[in-house]
Amino acid sequence: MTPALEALYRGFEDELLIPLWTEIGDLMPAHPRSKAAAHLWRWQSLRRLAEQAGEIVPVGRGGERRAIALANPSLGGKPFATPTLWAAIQYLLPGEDAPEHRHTQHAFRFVVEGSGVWTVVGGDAVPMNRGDFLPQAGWNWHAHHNATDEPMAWIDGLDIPFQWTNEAQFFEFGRDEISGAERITPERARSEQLWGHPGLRPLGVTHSTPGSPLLSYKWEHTDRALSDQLDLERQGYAGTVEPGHAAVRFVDPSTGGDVLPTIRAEFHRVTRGSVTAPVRETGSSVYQVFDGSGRVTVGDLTWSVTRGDLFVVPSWQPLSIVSEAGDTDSDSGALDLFRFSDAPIFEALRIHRTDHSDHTDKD
Ligand code: 1HN
Repeated sequence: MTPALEALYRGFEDELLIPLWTEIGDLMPAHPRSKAAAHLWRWQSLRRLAEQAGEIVPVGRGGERRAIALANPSLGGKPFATPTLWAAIQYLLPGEDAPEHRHTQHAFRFVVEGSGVWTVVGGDAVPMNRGDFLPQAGWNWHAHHNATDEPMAWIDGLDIPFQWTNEAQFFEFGRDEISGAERITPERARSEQLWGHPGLRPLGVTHSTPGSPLLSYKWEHTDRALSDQLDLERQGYAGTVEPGHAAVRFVDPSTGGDVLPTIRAEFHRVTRGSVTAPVRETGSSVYQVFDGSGRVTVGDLTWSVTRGDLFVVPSWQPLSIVSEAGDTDSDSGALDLFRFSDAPIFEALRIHRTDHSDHTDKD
């Protein structure tokens, strides 16, 4: 470095300036190189620690939720699963209340085991059972209650990292006690009575707030949709994504689009012995194994996975899935995976890209 160049760079530094020519490789890579790592969290460990938290840490105003978040090892110690998505296990003991509040962050719950908790969203009590998916768009009041005599765990997904990075968050506490009609253990939510009938839109109500008006997508429907696709495939009709791979997206029945403005949610079933072709996409996803077992490859990493395990697929890292029997198998013979991603953000901004070509030899 010449003295003249050194002086130039000192001048830049003094004035808080950075020239493009020293940074361009990082600012404009040929393709996304995610800061986030592909990583797997074992449900057994999450579950054990959540139970431990249940014995020691109360739920109440202030902390709000007994939620324990996945912290991607490459995202600086923040409770961020990916650069845009939060994922956590939440644990509620018999009789416990998670107090009412609202926030601009869009959220959902997905239940991998247990039942008996209901969540009250905007005054509508919604039951939660294994396999149910419950979206809850930002700024809705919500609280949870465990009305049984068993503890219950589920996962929460939110766009917290996205709103944190972009500085759009608002938060408000709600009522300290919930009573009356909102405290009953519901059979079905009002939102299901209105919006939960396939292909039928109620004419007596309007829906203009963001996010799906249907607050619970019940497992029986998801399961049936997937097994029907595979039935049709066996009979030689189209309907699956690829051989042995059925999939559905949870959609807003009022629009047909994604259930939440920032979060896409899907369910995938890969039959025993089937292998999915590698796919890479811009944006990041979190998967949870709902049932079955198999091997999952993300970029250079391969893990054996089983019920409840959660893993992250960072932007532009290829994912492929093998469905095969595991050590502790007692399942239906397919690998069932719940997936959520930030795809609606990328699609809205027209920067979503998917690549199905075989790129195993490329970086
Ligand atoms: C929240 O309200 C829930 O309602 C879960 O269950 C996780 C993480 C941060 C902030 C609010 C819930 C949350 C959260």
